[in-house]
Amino acid sequence: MSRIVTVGAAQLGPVQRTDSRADVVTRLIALLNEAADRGCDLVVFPELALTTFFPRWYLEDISESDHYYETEMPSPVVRPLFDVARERGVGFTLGYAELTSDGHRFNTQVLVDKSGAIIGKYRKVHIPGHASNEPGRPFQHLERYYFEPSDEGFGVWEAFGARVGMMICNDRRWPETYREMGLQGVELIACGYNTPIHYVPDPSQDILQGFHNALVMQAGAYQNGTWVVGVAKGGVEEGVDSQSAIIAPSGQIVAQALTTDDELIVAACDLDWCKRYKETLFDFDKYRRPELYQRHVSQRGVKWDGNPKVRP
Ligand code: CDT
Repeated sequence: MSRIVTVGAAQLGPVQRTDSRADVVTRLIALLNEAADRGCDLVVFPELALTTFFPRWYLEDISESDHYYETEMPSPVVRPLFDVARERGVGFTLGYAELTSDGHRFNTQVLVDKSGAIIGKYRKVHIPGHASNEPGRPFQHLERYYFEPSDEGFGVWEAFGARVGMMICNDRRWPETYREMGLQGVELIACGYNTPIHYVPDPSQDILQGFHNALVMQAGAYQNGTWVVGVAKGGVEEGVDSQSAIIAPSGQIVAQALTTDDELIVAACDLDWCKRYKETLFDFDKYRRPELYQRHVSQRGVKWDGNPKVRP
């Protein structure tokens, strides 16, 4: 028997600094309606979907950036998206900048069910880039100035008949992210991202950006027997982003965006496909050796203790 969740990856084209929240919400609703027409149960939107990727710009007084953050979800301007979800019976995940009532700033993604209710919230764990103004750089990536890393870890929710996990952008490059969710039996991971093309260490190798994007998500899906839905904010927002893809537990890409603009791609994801990997090759219970993985949890940087002793 198959357990099918039909998922839409709702890629956004660029959101410029001059675009209003209402403009963006109109675009999100158009994608959500298209997803409902195409039979989707769940739609995944990108990281920081409601605004431009503002960590590109330094603002000396951080409170000047407050207008990029949401202090409530849904706010009145975002509420129509939740209403359409309820009316059309389709859930979604949405990435946004969160400013809490006690002044904490997180890069956040919520999971919303088919009744338009928030049933899960994830705050980004791996915050890349730098924390201080470095105007000498051709492009700044000030995520560590604008967001604090979450200490809450990686949750997995029972929703849409699946075990659903969430991660945000840079999280997808870390095998620990997938494994933390894999160990909770995750079957579908929703991931939004904004990846400036100029992030690649050697700019002459920009071509590798798309390769790395697919590489990490395909490996994470395969090694944990899970679907991964990776959704970009693409197009030229001072850079060109990776494209979106839906990846099967085999590691194969089953749907891929063709543009870098607003575009919906859809796949019927059979959750029972996860079982083939989780119960054979990657039967964690049977084959994992956690007693030999202590460095993973006790050590951050690289440490070498010298050559291991040669056994007789
Ligand atoms: N948004 C985000 O996490 N972007 C990063 C680029 C980091 S470049 C310093 C990514 O891993 O795609």
